[in-house]
Amino acid sequence: MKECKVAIVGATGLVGQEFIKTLEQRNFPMASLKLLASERSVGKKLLVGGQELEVKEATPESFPGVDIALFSAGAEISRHLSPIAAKAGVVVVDNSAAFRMVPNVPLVVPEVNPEDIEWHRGIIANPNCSTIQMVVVLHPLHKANPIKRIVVDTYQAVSGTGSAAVDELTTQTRQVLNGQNTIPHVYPHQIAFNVLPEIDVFWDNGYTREEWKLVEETRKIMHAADIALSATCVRVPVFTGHSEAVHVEFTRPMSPDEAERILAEAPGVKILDDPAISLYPQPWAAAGTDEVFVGRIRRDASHANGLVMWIVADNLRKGAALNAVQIAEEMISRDWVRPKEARK
Ligand code: 3JN
Repeated sequence: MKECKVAIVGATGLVGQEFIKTLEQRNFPMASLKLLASERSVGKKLLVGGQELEVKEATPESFPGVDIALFSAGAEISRHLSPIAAKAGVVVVDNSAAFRMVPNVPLVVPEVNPEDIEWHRGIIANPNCSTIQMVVVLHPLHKANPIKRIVVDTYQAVSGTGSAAVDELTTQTRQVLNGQNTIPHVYPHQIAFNVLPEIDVFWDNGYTREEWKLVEETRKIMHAADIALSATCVRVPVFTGHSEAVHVEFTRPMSPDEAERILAEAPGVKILDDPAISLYPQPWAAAGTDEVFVGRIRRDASHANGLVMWIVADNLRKGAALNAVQIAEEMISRDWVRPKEARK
């Protein structure tokens, strides 16, 4: 397939708009583009390649004739429309959690497990943003020296929640600086000048669903069911860019130098690590870029086989839209757009 007919479901959301930007910037081989969203957004016009394109309602009838559909409209819409689209012969790359842990749905980070795309049956899941940036860095290290345990604490930007949260941080920041009271709407507490150790819903085991996504998705993507993993996910008053403090225990000792040598060759990774000049990844600088940045690589003072590092990426790009577009590019270049049984 040379050029694809593409649809974006959830085109008006933050990730939807990033899909458009990413397709344009990467010169994605598109024969046509359909912008789809909920009824609320019908009639809105978005700029694509310098031209206005009208948003249409995403319905079960939207999909015949489409080759690849990029979904980011929430798990409920994905659960409803993705199987219908797949049945119409479309390959769905879904950015929600709806299908990530379904055994016959590949969960893919192209730098880590591109070969899993091959066995798709019409739906491919895009992982959670915090998972993607972590496995891009940890997988090459794991191949050299198998990882036994990971402890990760995240510092997640408000854009991960959506545009209402971006507006809430803006409004509250202004209110605090003007000495006014804030009223939280999106989050349970004020997010401006604060940090909240709560992302997604709490579960009975004391973890949140976001924390559990990191655990399960990492094991599935890395094909490493035995890795022990514990996460604390924290929302911070940052607009774009998720950061992570990651503590890793390997099978054997690994020096920071060896890790840097491996990561210098790793696809999608950029090392920023020079404490002498305060060089380390920062979300502010990562915003708008495609790489996963890693720095502060050091021995874990609490474990002979351990390393500690700091990983940062743009949550809307590599954490969402870019990863999905890379999956689509990989499908096209390997001629895996149609499901396996439909290929000769
Ligand atoms: O909060 C973040 O930084 C990432 C949010 C992800 C998210 C938010 C609501 C629903 C997801 C996700 O992608 O895992 C979902 C979901 O699809 O369940």
